[in-house]
Amino acid sequence: MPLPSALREALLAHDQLALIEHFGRLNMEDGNRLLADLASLDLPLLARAREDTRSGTTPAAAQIAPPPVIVRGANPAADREATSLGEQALRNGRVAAFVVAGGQGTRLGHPGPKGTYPATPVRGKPLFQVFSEKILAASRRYRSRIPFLVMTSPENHEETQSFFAQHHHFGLREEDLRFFSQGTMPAIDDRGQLILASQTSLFRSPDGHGGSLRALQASGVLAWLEKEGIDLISYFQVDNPLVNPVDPLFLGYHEQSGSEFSAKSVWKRNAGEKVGVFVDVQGKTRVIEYSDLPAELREAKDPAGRLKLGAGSVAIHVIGRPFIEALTTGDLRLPFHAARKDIPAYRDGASVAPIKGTKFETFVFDAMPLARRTMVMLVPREDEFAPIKNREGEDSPETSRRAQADQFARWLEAAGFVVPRDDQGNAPAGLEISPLVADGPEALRSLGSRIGAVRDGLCLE
Ligand code: UD2
Repeated sequence: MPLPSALREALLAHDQLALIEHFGRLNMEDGNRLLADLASLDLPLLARAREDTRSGTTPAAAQIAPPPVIVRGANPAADREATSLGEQALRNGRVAAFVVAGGQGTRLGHPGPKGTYPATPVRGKPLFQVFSEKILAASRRYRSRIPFLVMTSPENHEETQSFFAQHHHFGLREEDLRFFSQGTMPAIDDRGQLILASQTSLFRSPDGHGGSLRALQASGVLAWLEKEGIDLISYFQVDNPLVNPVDPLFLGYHEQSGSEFSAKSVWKRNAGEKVGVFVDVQGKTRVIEYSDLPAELREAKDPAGRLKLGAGSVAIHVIGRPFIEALTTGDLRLPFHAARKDIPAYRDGASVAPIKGTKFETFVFDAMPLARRTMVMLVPREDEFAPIKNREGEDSPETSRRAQADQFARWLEAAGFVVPRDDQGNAPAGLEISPLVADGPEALRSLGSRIGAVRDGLCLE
């Protein structure tokens, strides 16, 4: 079937000859289907993505220095003041929690959205339940409404929504939940040609967590937040059950410092840990992803033997709603990064073996240098970061469950309970405290006799 001339011109202008040829081989019906699929193809955006990834965004080594950070616990009086500011914001209903959950559990061998992965040490509660219960507990504590925004991807949107519905939204009110899908980007092969997923559609993949800002705006959620008087968005990733989805201390320092984009950091456990690092480049704080950090900077130590650039990014942020509005409706934009991947492809009427191709993504932390003010807060890893990423070894379900149980053990001890520990000082691996029962030692103290003796398998619901 003949291609409409405007589309043909556009494809020619972007050197997409393979697609033009493919189109020529289609009958009317398939041609119309492909046309419908191409309606959302943004060729200038693709060209910009390719240009971004050609020019690169990593600053020169000589410009890179450690950034200023606030260290949690270094100044208890300042921490108290910030906490009370953050609590005020929560009480006034100015905060929404936001999880980016576009990813699948593929790396873990888990079918379905990653948020459905069983994460806790005793009950095996799914990640989505952990976050929902923490948010519900906070909304009870502050007697306020805390909406939970869940960004999905086209691949897992339906399944995510029905998972929440099946579980009665884990106790949250349905009207306080907002599900919306992120956008996608087409991919190209090594000759720069668009890749087909089928006879009548292009291959597309999620546009990265940077797409979350656009998706907030495009879905109407940003406008809804404004109407509800919510201006603080507490952002986190789906893989970390230790996260505090709405941390008053962090919210408070964000407010106090006049920040538009704030970030939590943990000190890297070694130079090779696969997290981005916070750096200062000409007075602006930003993140350089681990894969983009030159080896000499990654390994560099200060005279005391500490990593020079050790403030690792754990992808927990507070982002001001007006900043997102300005970013998504104005000229500012996030740069694309390229990821070379094996892509299931379709050629000449049949699926073929995966081919090497390039996917394009934006990263949310690239919004940092675009903000007028930012803030980075360094926190202890054991309290805030135990992600589930790999099947085994570091950052696995086992290490995460261990970190959760250890945190519960520390809370119990701080509340005056005796926790049995083995010769190496390890607490039992089977300890669990529901977020609806306690969010720290203070709440545990009042439970007293209900807890009794702490033993392996203890689960406080
Ligand atoms: C990310 C960070 C890394 C560090 C680490 C902490 C990047 C590039 N790297 O590494 O610096 O902070 O996290 O755990 O961010 N997601 C979507 N849509 C997408 C892509 C990702 O929702 O299109 C979500 C995904 O569901 C997950 C999160 O973003 O919650 C992180 O994605 P990842 O697992 O690809 O990032 P990772 O672990 O390589």
